[in-house]
Amino acid sequence: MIDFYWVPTANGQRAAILLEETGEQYRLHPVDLMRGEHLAPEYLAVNPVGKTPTLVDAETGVTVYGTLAIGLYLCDKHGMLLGDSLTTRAAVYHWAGLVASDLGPAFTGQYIFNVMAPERLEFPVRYFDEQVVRLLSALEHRLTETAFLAGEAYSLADALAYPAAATSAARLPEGLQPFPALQRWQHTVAERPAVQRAMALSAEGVDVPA
Ligand SMILES: N[C@@H](CCC(=O)N[C@@H](CS)C(=O)NCC(=O)O)C(=O)O
Repeated sequence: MIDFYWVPTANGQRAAILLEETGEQYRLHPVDLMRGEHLAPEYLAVNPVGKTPTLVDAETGVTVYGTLAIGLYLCDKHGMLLGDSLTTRAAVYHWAGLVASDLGPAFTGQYIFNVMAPERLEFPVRYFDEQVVRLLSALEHRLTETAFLAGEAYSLADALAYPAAATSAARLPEGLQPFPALQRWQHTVAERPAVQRAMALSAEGVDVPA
């Protein structure tokens, strides 16, 4: 059994998709960021970083924080979604890394300066808007060549990228309209039962940044 500390933001959805794809049994522990629960001693005892998502796996005794680490851990544990050759795995790492290290943080910056900032600061707003478009364009270009990000098979990279398209990009004025290959890919990934179960999870009583 896995204890899963989360909030249903794009990052929480990424980890939830991987839990569902790998068929793990898990218990949800919503963490209310708006009320500062991520910085409360109870949560810091689980993850001193004070951020979500985090999982604690009773079967192996490990605690793992962050979408990429959680995804790699679960896929490694179950021997799936990482590819069966060195070159395929390199493509999975490449696109999973781009999503976790570049696209996710770009959307976070875009959210902070467009939605959370008490005053509008033109430079960071423009900077993060441009970053998001540039990175989505890289995914778009890739998906005009291959069915999925790492090639012809669904992988960890797609599981991590899906919430960027389904949740984060919904905040953009035109959504995914300028990215037809991404839209095609999004519809395909959305049909996966594991993705549907993960995206339907809700954190009752918890305010979600939107
Ligand atoms: N690199 C981390 C980022 C995690 C992250 O930013 N989590 C947010 C929720 S989506 C959080 O806990 N924010 C609280 C804070 O930064 O204080 C990942 O990929 O999961």
